[in-house]
Amino acid sequence: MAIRVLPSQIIEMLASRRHRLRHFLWHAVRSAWNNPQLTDEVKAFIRDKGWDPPNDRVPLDAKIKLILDNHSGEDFLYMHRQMIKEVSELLDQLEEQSLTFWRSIPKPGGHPDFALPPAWSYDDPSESAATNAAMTARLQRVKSDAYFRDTIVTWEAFYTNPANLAQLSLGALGNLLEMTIHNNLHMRWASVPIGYMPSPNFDDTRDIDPKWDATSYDYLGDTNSSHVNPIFWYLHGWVDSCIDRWAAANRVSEIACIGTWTGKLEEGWTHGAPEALTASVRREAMGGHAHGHAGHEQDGEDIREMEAIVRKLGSCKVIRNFYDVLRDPK
Ligand SMILES: [Cu+2]
Repeated sequence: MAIRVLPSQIIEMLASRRHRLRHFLWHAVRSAWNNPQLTDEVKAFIRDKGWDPPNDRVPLDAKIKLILDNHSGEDFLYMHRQMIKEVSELLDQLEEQSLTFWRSIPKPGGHPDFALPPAWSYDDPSESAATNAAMTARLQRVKSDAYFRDTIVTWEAFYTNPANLAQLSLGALGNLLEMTIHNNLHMRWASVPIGYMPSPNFDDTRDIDPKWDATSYDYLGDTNSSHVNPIFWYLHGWVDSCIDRWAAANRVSEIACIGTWTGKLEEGWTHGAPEALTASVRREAMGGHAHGHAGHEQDGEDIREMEAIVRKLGSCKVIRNFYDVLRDPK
C-alpha cells in the first residue's frame, strides 16, 4: 500500500489561495493575538474584518506562555476536525476511498510509506551562520531515532493514557498537543521545501507571491502549505483521535465545545458545517455543486481581505512560524 495521495480536485482545493490563506491566517491570528507588538490599530482592523478570535480566546499569552484554561485548545481540535470532515465529504462525493489515519505514530524503520524524509541544512541569508547551524541541528534531532524513542514515545504514551486524559480539560489537551507532539511531528515528517516562502514580516514580502499557490508547495513546516501534503491528514487523524480518547476517558458522550472558531464565517456559511471552511473553493474545485450563495466570497473579496490582514500582521512583524524554527522571534 502506497501513501494516500488525494484526488487532484481535492489537492487543488487545498492548494487554492483561499484555502491556504484561511489555514495560514487562522494560525497566524491565534499566535499573534496577544503579542505586544501587535498594535491596537491592527487588532481593530482584524476585528472589523471579522477575523478576531471570539472572546480573544487564543493559546498564548503576551509572554508566549501557553494558556490551558480558556478553551482555545478546543478551537485547535475543532477547526482541524472540520478540515478532516470537509475532505471526507469531498472524498465521499467523488466516491473515493476515505481518509486513513495514523493509529499510532509510525516507528523508525516501520512502515515504508512513512519513512522519514532526510533532514536538510538551513541556509537562510537573513539569519546568522550560528542560527542556521542551530536550526539544522534541531531538525536533525527531531528526525532522529533517539527523538522518537525518548520524546515521541513518551508524549504518545502520556496523551493516550486514560488516567492522564481524565485529568485534563479538552482545551488543555488541545493546546498541549498542538505545541508539543503536533508541531514536532510536522517537522519530523517534513521534506525539504521547494523553497522558503518569505515571511510577510519582511518589509519587501508583505504580499504572498502567487507562485506559492502551486500544488508542489506542500511544505509541512508552513501553515500556508502543510495541509496540501498527504502526511498532514495521517498526522491530524492521529491528533483528532485524541478527542475521542479524551471523551471516552471522561465518559463524555456528546462533546460540547466552547472553542469552535474556524476563522471568519462568510455570508451564507453555517457554523459547524464543514463548508464553513471552504464553501466557495469547493464550488470552484468540484463544479456543479453550487448552492447559489450570493456571498461576496465568490468575487474574491474574502481573499483580498485575508491578504490585507496578512499585510497588517506582517507590518507588526508578528507572524510566527511555529512548526518550523525558521524565523522564530529571536
Ligand atoms: Cu493547522
